[in-house]
Amino acid sequence: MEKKPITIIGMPMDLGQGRRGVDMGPSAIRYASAQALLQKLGYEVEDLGDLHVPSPESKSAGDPKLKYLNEIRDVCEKLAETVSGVIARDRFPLVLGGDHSMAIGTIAGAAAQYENMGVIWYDAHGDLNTGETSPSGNIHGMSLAVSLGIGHPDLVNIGGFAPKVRPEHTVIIGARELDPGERDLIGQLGIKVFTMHEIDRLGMARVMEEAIGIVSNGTDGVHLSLDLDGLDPKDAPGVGTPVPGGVTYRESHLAMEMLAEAGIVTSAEFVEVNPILDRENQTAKVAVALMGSVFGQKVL
Ligand code: 5AB
Ligand code: MN
Ligand code: MN
Ligand code: MN
Repeated sequence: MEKKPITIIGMPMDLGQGRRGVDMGPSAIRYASAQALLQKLGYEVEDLGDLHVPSPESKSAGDPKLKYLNEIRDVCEKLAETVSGVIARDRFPLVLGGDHSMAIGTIAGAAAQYENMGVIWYDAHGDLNTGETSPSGNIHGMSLAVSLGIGHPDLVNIGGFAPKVRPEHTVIIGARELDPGERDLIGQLGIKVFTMHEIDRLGMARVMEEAIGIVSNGTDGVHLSLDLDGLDPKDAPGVGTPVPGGVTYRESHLAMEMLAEAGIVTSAEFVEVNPILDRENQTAKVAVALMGSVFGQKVL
């Protein structure tokens, strides 16, 4: 596999959800030696540091149905520009989060460079709410919908074009908690969702074979958006919205290894790591271990 140089971008985003601490995610992931591991695997790695994200205390949440909409729009615009610029320099953007609202920016930036991009959304949740269907008003639960062109125009039109990705090139893996509006949207759009039921029934190997087929069919790039809450809380306790009964550590490694073998991933983000809710940085360490597998680490 070609070893494209990697650019790390930190996104200390915590405007998209209700529990403080996820803004420290990028720092925790760096502390778990992400850069050293990637270098050991033979990659050239640069780290651009963190983008600026205003702290929620310094702002007003505004519309309770779309909390911190203006601030999230502005920082996602900036992230999109940064990610697009990294790809234009023929490098692989690896974005560290931060709450999942940041995916709006990461995906906008990657989609500016890859015309027909596939997306793998590894998550306990669908993140397919809109201001109308969201039970919380938290934008981290809306970022996949926005990327598909559904939601508030200020978010949908980030980067100056929409949609960023198409439902037929999108798969969700690990879902086990969906809101009613999200279920409706999945039905309407025909998005392929591998819930925990399919993972239990088919096994992760088969799920990944199918998922890889879908995201690489007719696409010129694939973005991996990995929400650590996709994993079981026993393996990744440091997340803001844990849901029991998740994907195991081993299954997640297999999934990442199969992505590496397929050689299709062109950008990635590891999100929702919250060190304040974590135990001894376990969740950041898991994120880094999975990163190793995505970038081709093998036992033998
Ligand atoms: B995460 C919930 N569906 O919209 C909502 O962690 C949770 O990025 C969203 O996947 C979880 O508030 C968002 C109840
Ligand atoms: Mn989630
Ligand atoms: Mn998520
Ligand atoms: Mn969460």
